[in-house]
Amino acid sequence: MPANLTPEYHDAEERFKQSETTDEKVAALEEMLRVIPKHKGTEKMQADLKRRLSKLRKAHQKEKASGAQRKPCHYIEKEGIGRVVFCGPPNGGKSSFLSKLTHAEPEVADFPFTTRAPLPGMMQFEDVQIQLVDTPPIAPETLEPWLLAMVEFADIAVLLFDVTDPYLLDQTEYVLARFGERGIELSTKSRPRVLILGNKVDLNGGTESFLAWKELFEEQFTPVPFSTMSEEELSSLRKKLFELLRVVRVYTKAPGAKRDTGARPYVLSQGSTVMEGAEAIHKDLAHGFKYARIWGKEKYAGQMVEQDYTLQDGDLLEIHAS
Ligand SMILES: Nc1nc2c(ncn2[C@@H]2O[C@H](COP(=O)(O)OP(=O)(O)OP(=O)(O)O)[C@@H](O)[C@H]2O)c(=O)[nH]1
Ligand SMILES: [Mg+2]
Repeated sequence: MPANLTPEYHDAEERFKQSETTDEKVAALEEMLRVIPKHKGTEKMQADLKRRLSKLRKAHQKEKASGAQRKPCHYIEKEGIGRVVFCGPPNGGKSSFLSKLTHAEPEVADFPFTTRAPLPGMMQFEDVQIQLVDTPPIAPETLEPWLLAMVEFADIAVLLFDVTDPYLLDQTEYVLARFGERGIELSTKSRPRVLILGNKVDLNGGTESFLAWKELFEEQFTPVPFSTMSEEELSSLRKKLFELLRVVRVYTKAPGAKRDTGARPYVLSQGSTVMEGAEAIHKDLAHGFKYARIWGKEKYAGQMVEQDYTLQDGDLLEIHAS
């Protein structure tokens, strides 16, 4: 039976080939396994992917335990519930973002090419943390291949432009060409999800420049006007980034016990079922699963649900198992 592999699968396979670290390889293989069409014709391939994944995960554990993984100097360990990479032409405001949304202290300066190495910071959103990474500019003078690989492996890339920059059009075309070569789509529906911000609209003439730029490139992407000077916009960006990660936070309690209000949530992909939640908590709960009760937005007051119920963000889950 033919495998009929999808473009999504080939993209993930390409990412696997391009990956430099075990971490990146594991992420790419997981993605290949997630998107591979599930039918008889791919059973062998699925088994092979699982075997490779398990081998790599073991190697990764070993490397971690011994600290032996050879990491390139730009390598940054993933932390939190997802990674957002800030990227774009020089002077767009990437480092300003990192300094406003996290406790990191990148150098911010009113001239281009200030940032020379990637720098991470953790952004708090309610009770979870999201990793933000500031990067050096995407420009002919400085672009290194690892930067685009980092963008490709991120969950979200925030692509930032200074709409008042006299070289805005050249910069946009340069970035579009580099992204195009790597097959990175400019959409919040792609993977990675790409959010494009036209920054510095607070400056004189900023809004007019933004609108002219938007019109010029409207067939290729949909930018959002922004200013890192606006607390309100920064706060809505935090929420937007969380939403773009497309995850749900699920809280748990044991039958008969009170909810521990300080407990951290389990974070699962949107669309996860109660059974997937049970597996994430403990395999015994999944094996002996009988039913669950939910307190949340769609189900109230401990309503009983079956294992295939789709979890919602904020659900409190009580699993009854034998
Ligand atoms: N008016 C205004 N200025 C901004 C805004 N965001 C950043 N800036 C200023 O723009 C300049 C460049 O900001 P950075 O955050 O260093 O820019 P960058 O993209 O990290 O620059 P490189 O590291 O050189 O690529 C600084 O003077 C910031 O204060 C904004 O929304 N409005
Ligand atoms: Mg910078």
